[in-house]
Amino acid sequence: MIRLFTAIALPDTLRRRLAMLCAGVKGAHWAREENLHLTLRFIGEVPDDSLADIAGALDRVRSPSFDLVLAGAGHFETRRRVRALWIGVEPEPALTALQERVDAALLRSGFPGDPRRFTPHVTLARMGGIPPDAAADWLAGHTLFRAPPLAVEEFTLFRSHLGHGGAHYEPLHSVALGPRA
Ligand code: 2AM
Repeated sequence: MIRLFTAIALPDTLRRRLAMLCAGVKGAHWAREENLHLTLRFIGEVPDDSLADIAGALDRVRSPSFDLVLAGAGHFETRRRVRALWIGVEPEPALTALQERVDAALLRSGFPGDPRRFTPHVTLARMGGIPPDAAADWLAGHTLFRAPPLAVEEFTLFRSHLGHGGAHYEPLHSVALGPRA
């Protein structure tokens, strides 16, 4: 089995800027700079021989290129414990459209997705669960974060290798987006 997800890869300069935000929260496991990405659609564990079907389905996605602005900070929590810290994105209809098309293409090919609403984000830290107070300063300190616009002209199918030293994400296949709308 192989573990797959689709994402927007981020350029080095942007990952470097994001990595500078990765400090100052006790109990946070910060993501490695090379791993920072914006997930479009998690696919999960699939048989190795599904890869060609998945790549083929993604190749049929038609969606325009667009500019993406990473901005603001947020978190995910369950049971009053913070599980992840992230940087968000400014609302961008072309990103939503791309996510819906990727999701639909994978569904049609028989790969079910996450029923939760798409919340575009770049995860900077994951944690076993810390009290909201412990993350409050970090969140307040980065609400005004705003990166220069990033031209998104492709998306990427990644394989996730889970290991003791943390995950390693291997780009397997990229799909070009069309001209800007
Ligand atoms: P996250 O950034 O919010 O943790 C690779 O694991 C990517 O797929 C991560 O960016 C992760 O999102 C996303 N993802 C979505 N659903 C997932 C799941 N059920 N298990 C692992 N990763 C998931």
